[in-house]
Amino acid sequence: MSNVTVIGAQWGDEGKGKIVDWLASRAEIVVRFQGGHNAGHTLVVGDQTYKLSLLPSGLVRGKMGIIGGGVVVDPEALLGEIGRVRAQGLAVGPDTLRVAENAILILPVHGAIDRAREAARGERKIGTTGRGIGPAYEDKVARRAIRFCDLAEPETLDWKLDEILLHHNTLLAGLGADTFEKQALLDYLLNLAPQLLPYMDPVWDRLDEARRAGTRVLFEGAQAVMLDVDHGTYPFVTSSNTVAANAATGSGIGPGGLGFVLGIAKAYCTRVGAGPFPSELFDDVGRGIGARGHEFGTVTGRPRRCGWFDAVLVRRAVRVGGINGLALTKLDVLDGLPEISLCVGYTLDGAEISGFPSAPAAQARVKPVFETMEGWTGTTRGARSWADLPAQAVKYVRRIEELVEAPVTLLSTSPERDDTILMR
Ligand code: 2SA
Ligand code: MG
Repeated sequence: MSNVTVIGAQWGDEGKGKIVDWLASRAEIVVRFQGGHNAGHTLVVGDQTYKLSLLPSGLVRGKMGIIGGGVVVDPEALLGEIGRVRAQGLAVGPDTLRVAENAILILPVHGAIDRAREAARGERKIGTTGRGIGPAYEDKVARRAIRFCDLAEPETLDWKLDEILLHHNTLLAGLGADTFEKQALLDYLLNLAPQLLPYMDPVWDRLDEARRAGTRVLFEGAQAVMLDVDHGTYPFVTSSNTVAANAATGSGIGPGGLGFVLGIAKAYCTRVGAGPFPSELFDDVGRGIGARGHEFGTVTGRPRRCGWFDAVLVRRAVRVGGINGLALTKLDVLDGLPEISLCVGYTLDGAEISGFPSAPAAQARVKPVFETMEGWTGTTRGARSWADLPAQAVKYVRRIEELVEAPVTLLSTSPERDDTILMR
């Protein structure tokens, strides 16, 4: 097996954590390349449940974890999470975790801006996680962000904080929110620096060494293609590129190093936060799926909106995301439903359309075209081979493969790592 890059093929929460965990046993290094502590990956190992936001999932299996330069790192969140997993018995330290020198820091001011802006948007809010992700990426592109390496240079922190506060305090004041004091932020960073700097690393160099040595690397995406800042349902997206291509940029290897791109998709569909969701269910079937699938955000605890599998959007995710094969998760949540629908097309204002439109008002008006199949009576939960699945469940998976034009390479049948079927 070569390197593997894992990305979400829907709107996030597809069960990437479990699949990454399964794959991590076959890799030596696990790399996060985008997003920050807006991600939430749940891993169940025996009787322990790990909830990770910023740490690469492979750490749970004793693998080397790398946080790439494409990640936005909240220093307190990072140290807090390290503390929590250590308390659960994991040995995480500078020998097992490396953070890119060029990773962007999320400061308290970013969270404040994120939340103040969302409040000001009212009905038009995006439903962000309020973690300062967007404002931190904005500072990166605006060339004023504080990077991990700056923690070693108090003089750099000093002038960058001037620039950051010139910008953000003006905005905060305009939004009627509290502004920030430079000295307090400087003290905050200088105080955390000694705990953070031991993790700093030229990770691109380490990955290049791994490539030369033939060491297997797993790239762990957060969020999903439909939340990609370029290819998602803009503006209801996150502020990073979630497609596989960004695993190269966000970690510092060439695109040839990404290996097999595995897209993760749930056997149905969920979305947390605002934005278009054509196959959304507003009835008891949707509520039942949410309850059986425990559809609440790992990070914020928000209930997730639930709907049928949208084959048109996943087909698009396959194409723009560079997905070679899919891992289909949570099939067992559909167990016992008399009928299961798949979204196979759309109409806009009564007329059939070939794809999903790009502009937001049109996206919001799109209606789904469903194809309905018979459900299955047996259970798929915990199945460990193709032969254990009810015939109708096999039919459903095959139909998804046809519609999204990609093979289902893995099937996950429970949160337990070993309840995973390798299809080919
Ligand atoms: P942000 O905070 O700027 O990235 O939010 C922008 C949009 O991206 C969505 N988003 C997510 N959607 C699903 N899962 C995410 N992570 C957590 C999880 C979510 C949680 O894995 O459970 O705990 O609520 C995630 N992160 C960002 C977000 O909902 C906005 O639509
Ligand atoms: Mg999640």
